[in-house]
Amino acid sequence: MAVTRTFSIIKPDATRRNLTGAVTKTLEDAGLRVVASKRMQMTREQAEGFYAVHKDRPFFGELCDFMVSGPVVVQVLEGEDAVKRNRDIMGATNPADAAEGTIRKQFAESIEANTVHGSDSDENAAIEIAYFFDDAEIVG
Ligand code: IDP
Ligand code: MG
Repeated sequence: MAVTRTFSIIKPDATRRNLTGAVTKTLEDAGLRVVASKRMQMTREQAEGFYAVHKDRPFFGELCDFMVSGPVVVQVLEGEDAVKRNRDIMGATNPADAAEGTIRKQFAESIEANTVHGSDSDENAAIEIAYFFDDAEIVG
């Protein structure tokens, strides 16, 4: 299995509750390495662009409101089969459906305020990484 990269966001529900370290530790314990990380306040434009794939979903407006409701931590994660490894440790979108030990089971507040984002394919990982990071910010 190849070493690949994925894109992660620690969402505002988690930064608000001071869970940046706890979430990151869970990612690291799952075998992922944080090779880039920055805490930032997303603009509404950035949130709408990032979630453009969901723009016709009924929750789009509220999702964008939530993503700009406080700081986020955007990260590039590296590891063996990083996209799947991260999706596995994140757990199901709805924390009510998430497996024991996953980030969303441990920490998520609701289907919307669900603590983390993770890319769903290698192609989207590359697009999402480039949306928030310059190459020079990814330092291994
Ligand atoms: P994912 O984050 O598990 O990949 P997606 O279906 O891509 O889930 O949805 C993106 C984000 O939109 C979710 O992480 C969650 O914050 C929010 N979301 C998804 N479904 C709902 C919903 O039914 N109500 C409110 N928010 C939702
Ligand atoms: Mg998704």
